[in-house]
Amino acid sequence: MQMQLPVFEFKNIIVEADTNIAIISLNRAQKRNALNIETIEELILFFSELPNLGFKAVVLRAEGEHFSAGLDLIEHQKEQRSASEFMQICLRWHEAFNKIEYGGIPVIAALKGATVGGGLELASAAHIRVADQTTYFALPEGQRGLFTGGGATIRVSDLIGRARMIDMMLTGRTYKANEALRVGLCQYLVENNSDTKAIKIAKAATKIPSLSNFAICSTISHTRNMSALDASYMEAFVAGVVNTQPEANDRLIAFADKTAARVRAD
Ligand code: 1HE
Repeated sequence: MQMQLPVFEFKNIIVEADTNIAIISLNRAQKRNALNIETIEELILFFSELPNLGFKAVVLRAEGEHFSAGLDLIEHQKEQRSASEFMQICLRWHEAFNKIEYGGIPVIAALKGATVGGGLELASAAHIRVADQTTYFALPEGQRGLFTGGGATIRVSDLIGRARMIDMMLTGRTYKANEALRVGLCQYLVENNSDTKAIKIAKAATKIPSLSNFAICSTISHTRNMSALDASYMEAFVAGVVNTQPEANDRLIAFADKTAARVRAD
């Protein structure tokens, strides 16, 4: 079913509907999709509204050749922010990215070109990252005399481990293609267009019951913040709700009837 979008007055992102998938595009290609504070606020607005819109999945992509060049360095320099002002900016970034990661709706990032600094922080808040052959990952904060402020210390270190993250920051090392895939910066690497693959993954995710998606796209992240004992309690609790939902029952009847698909190697 084609979902309807409300009128958003966004300047830095484009929101479109593809049936029941929302497609969000970073729209500052002329600035290599650098993340100014206005973009962050627009992401917060969109992802706050998302649960009310009925979309089953989101593709997060970018206009132009680069996914994102990270923090808007020009804005940051011009603003001459105080430490406490920039701490507040970081809290807004966390608000945006936490809404993505913990929102319970699958978000698939379609990456290309520079996915660096805050751009990598944004990408790492998505549930699945698809890279193409042009995509490269870096954390140039150290070289700029900066530090990560959009959650990389949590999410990027979670993806690739602390040692690799520290290496990226100390040496300016970039990762691309198969090496990026191998270390876990992306889950998919495609020959051509990452948008096409991301939409395909998003469409597949829409076939999963919303309650299951909610658990997959929030519980796993939440349990990271808990002790093993609390995480296993939480898992049991969520499974109690999800695994007894009517949609699970219907699917299990189909399995017993031998009408449901089997899990095959390919
Ligand atoms: C920007 C930004 C930006 C480009 N902020 N304006 N991130 C970085 O250190 C990466 C900085 N950017 C680059 O290294 C390069 O721009 C790219 C490799 C991404 C692309 O290169 P190129 O040759 O295609 O473009 P360009 O000529 O460098 O830039 C084109 C325009 O985009 C230019 O503006 P113009 O008005 O002069 O045309 C650039 O100024 C602008 N631009 N990147 C602002 N990042 C919460 S803390 C997070 C901390 C970080 O993210 S640190 C990492 C910052």
